[in-house]
Amino acid sequence: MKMRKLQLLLVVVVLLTLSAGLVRAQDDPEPIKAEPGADLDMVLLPKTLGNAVFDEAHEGAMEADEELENEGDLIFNAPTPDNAIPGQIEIIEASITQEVDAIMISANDYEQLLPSTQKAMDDDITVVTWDSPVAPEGEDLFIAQVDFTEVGSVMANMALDILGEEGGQFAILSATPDASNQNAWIEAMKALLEEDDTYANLELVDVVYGNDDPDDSYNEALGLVDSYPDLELIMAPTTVGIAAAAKAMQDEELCGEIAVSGLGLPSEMQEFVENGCSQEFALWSFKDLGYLTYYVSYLLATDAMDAEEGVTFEAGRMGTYTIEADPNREGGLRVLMGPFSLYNADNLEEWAAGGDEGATVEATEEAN
Ligand code: RAM
Repeated sequence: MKMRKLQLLLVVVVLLTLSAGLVRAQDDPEPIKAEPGADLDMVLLPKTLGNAVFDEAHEGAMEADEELENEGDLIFNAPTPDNAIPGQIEIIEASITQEVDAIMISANDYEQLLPSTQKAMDDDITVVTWDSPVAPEGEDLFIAQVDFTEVGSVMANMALDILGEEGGQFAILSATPDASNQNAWIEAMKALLEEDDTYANLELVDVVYGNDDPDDSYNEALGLVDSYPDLELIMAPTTVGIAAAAKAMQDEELCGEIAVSGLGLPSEMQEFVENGCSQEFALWSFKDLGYLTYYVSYLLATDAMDAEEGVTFEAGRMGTYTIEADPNREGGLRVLMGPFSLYNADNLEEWAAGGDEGATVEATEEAN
């Protein structure tokens, strides 16, 4: 009798386990996988040419392109910094005429590209933004490198790390005035400084724009030094701006006096951390961002996947992701990549000489 009861119990347990598994399988469908070998013409359109981070994104996209054995072309094209917005519009319009299958954009403006990106979508062209989005109605979805609110707190924490609790004056050296990523990050940082007493002594005195042009950024950094005699820190949320500001401080022999921080590329910033011209900076992998963007665009353009909240898919070596509502843009969808990496003199050995890909140092708790 005891034996019978035990057997019965076993059967019940097995049945329960099986049904739980089935329910889970229904809740959690298998991630969508890309079928290699499609024939798609895909355009990778970063903000500008001549920026190392966009070349790294291109490398990542080429890696995915090869892996997915796409028979079509991967076209890399972008305007020069002096023609940033009209240049992007021209490239989108030309891509529509060429009847490409997907356009992957890091946008120089949130609104002005909309007529063209919407026209592309009406023509059944997949429009995925990455790095810097357009307004939600002009894209299928956005590949967010990291959470945009988190960029604000990472920058605020680096400023606090460098200036200490006594704080001091700092200025922001941004890229172009209309870049949606830059503006969202600056707003997030400002909001945090206002809301949270921890940052009460950090005094933001100005925001200037170097247009992601090395010379303009260099001159803007020098302009800040002239305008604010008590300036203690330049915070540049752009890889072009931070390297130019560090170079300007180096040339002016101001490295001990005015700190430089922000979002930088390890390969461009190593010398400035070593010589004390930059104290700390953060970034994510642009190669991965290009790779993930390509995978998502390929999945959408082949109709293997719809751009809808809750859809889960596999992006090759990067693993599984889920499309979610973008908390920073009402009505927008995003795929969130991450992580943020934090670079400074303390972890120099971990990241130096590793190249930008070998240099992933997880952001510490302080940076979050
Ligand atoms: C520059 C560009 C880019 C931004 C990085 C951090 O290269 O402005 O859009 O993501 O900096």
